[in-house]
Order: sequence, then structure tokens, then C-alpha cells
Amino acid sequence: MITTKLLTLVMVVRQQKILLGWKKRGFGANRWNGFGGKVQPGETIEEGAKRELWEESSLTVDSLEKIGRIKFEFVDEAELLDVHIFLTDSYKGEPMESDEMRPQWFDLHKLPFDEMWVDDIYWFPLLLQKKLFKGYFKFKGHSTILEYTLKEVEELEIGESGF
Ligand code: 6OG
Repeated sequence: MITTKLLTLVMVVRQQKILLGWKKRGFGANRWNGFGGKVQPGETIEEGAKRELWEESSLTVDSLEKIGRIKFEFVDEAELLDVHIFLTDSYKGEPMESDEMRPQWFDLHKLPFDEMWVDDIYWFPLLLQKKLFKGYFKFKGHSTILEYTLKEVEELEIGESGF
């Protein structure tokens, strides 16, 4: 049976820089990524996103902007990932290293795509232009994209389960 795991991913962008974290362990280890993780029972997707941002970077935010939603399929794996992507420029605190992530600011024009998930280079341009988007990526292993779709949308229905 195919199950879907609900995940969040938060990108902090300020003054032409983006905060990424070097993932030290777990899924996607040894890559730069935004901050996020699994949504827990009883919390909304946005609450989960804020909690993960806090746990992994020590930053707090009042609100997050929904910007994208991507479904990931991995061949031979029975779990789909449904990743809700958020953007913020209004955080409080200073980024601090956690057990999971080592935060670092990157110039928006010098993103470390060769040390990021391979799908990111497709959708980052939309994110940085603040265009709402939906995507689907089918992976073989963790470094090969077999097929994908990506489209700009008018709105993102955050609770919607379909695509
Ligand atoms: P934890 O297992 O650490 O949550 N994630 C992805 N991010 C990108 N950029 N590309 C992918 O392509 C991803 N797959 C998952 C969602 C995993 C974190 O990794 C993100 C979560 O923020 C396959 O709890």
C-alpha cells in the first residue's frame, strides 16, 4: 500500500541571501536544504513548519508564506513525500547549529546546487520569483530524476490531499 508522508520545508530569504542548513544526519544527509520535517498529529502544516524551523535553526517566525508543494516518489519505495514549501523574510533570533542542521547564509546568485537535492535547481527559480508552484518528481535512488512535472499555479490549497 502506498502511504503519503506530510513534510514541510522552510526557506528564509533576506536581503538577497538565503539561509540553508547542512543536514548532518537522517534523510537527505550531507546536503544543503531548507528547514523542515514531518508534520505531527494535532498540528497544522504551518505549525509543523514553524516548529521544525525553530528546532533546526533556533529561528522563530510569526507567519510563513505558502509558496510551493511538491510530491516525491522514489521507485521501489511505498511512501510518497508530500512536501509543503514556505518562504519567510521576517524571523526573530539568530540562526544556531542544531543536532540536525548547520545553518549558513548563501548569496542568492551563488546557491550550492551541486550539494543540494537535484530537484532544487528546477523549482528554486520559481521560489525566488515568489511564484506559487506545484511539482512532482520521480526519483530512482536519491540522485536521479526519472521524470517530473512542475507548474506555476494561481493558488495553493494547503489542506488539499489531491493534486
Ligand atoms: P526529515 O526526514 O529530516 O525531513 N525533502 C526534500 N527537500 C528537497 N529540497 N528535495 C527533496 O527531494 C526532498 N525530499 C525531502 C523535506 C526531510 C526534509 O527534507 C525535505 C523535509 O524538510 C527528494 O524530518
